[in-house]
Amino acid sequence: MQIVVLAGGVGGSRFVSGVRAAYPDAQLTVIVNTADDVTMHGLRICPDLDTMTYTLGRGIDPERGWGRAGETWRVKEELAAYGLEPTWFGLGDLDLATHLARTQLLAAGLPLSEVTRRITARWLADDPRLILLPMTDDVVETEVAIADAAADGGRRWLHFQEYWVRLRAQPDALAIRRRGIEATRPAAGVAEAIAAADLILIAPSNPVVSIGPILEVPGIRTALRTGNAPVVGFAGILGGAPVLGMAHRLLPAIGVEVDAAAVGRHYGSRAACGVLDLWVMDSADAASAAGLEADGLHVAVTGLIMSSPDATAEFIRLAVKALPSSAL
Ligand code: FO1
Repeated sequence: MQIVVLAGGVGGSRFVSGVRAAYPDAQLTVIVNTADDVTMHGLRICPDLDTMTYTLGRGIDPERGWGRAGETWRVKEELAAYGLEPTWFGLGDLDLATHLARTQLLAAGLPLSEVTRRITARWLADDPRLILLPMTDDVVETEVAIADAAADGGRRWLHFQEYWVRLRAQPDALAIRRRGIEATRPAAGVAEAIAAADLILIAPSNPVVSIGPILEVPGIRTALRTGNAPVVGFAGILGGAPVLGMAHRLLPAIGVEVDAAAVGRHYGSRAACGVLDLWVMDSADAASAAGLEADGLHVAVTGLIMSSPDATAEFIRLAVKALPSSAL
């Protein structure tokens, strides 16, 4: 069986660990968001790719959910001693080696998908049927507008990482834009993986800054809509709050309520120009299932807490069994 997962960082990585536990023998291709990417200190940083790599390669710091276990911060302290910004972004000594390797390989002219293949070769060597692909080989950067009376038009655009990490998503996000997305193409291997898939899963990652950008890469949405594989989406909002992270700070900026059913409607049913064949919500949101079904979106309701890869595997298997006319 060939499975494709669309995913972001921390929640997406936990979800993929569950997919692997549910289908240990499947060919598993993860299409990872790269719209969070940023250049700092001259280094290209791909947070979601790295979080996915370290999590699946068992090198992640489990408390933070990003960066390396057993990390030290000596280079960061030295950079701060030189007065070099940004001091608010935690680049650990071990993690820096990944960014140095990536930046060097990109500078040599390799596309990000090939750079990612080389970086992940080390981490995922014991699972040769697991492939991580960036959504695109082109550069996309997400920016968030916040109110600023001193700025032109009363709003200032910040890089997503500055909004998320330095400001901890505290000021209201007035708008989101993704610089460069219209000119991107799916990375090498992305369209092929979608076309060959037996099953496509949308992780319970942030709908605005993780799944949103993947679906906006020209060609990906159409490939999902016109492909043969069923598409199953999982809600990351449980009982009106994100299970992980701060999606509730960004959904209002795209006019979507912080509610699992609203996110399901936002992705939409494949029969009505959306991407989903099945939307999976937590039991806390069971009351909205009938309304969605009446609107033509198939829904499954189950516990969606990712407490361990096995617990995640269980709800994934349950959801896949609920696919209309599922042979999987
Ligand atoms: N998240 C933080 O909250 N603080 C950090 O200092 C930080 C540094 C960092 C460095 C490398 C990396 O790959 C990820 C890092 N993250 C950090 C996580 C990350 O920036 C965000 O949580 C995601 O981009 C949102 O998906």
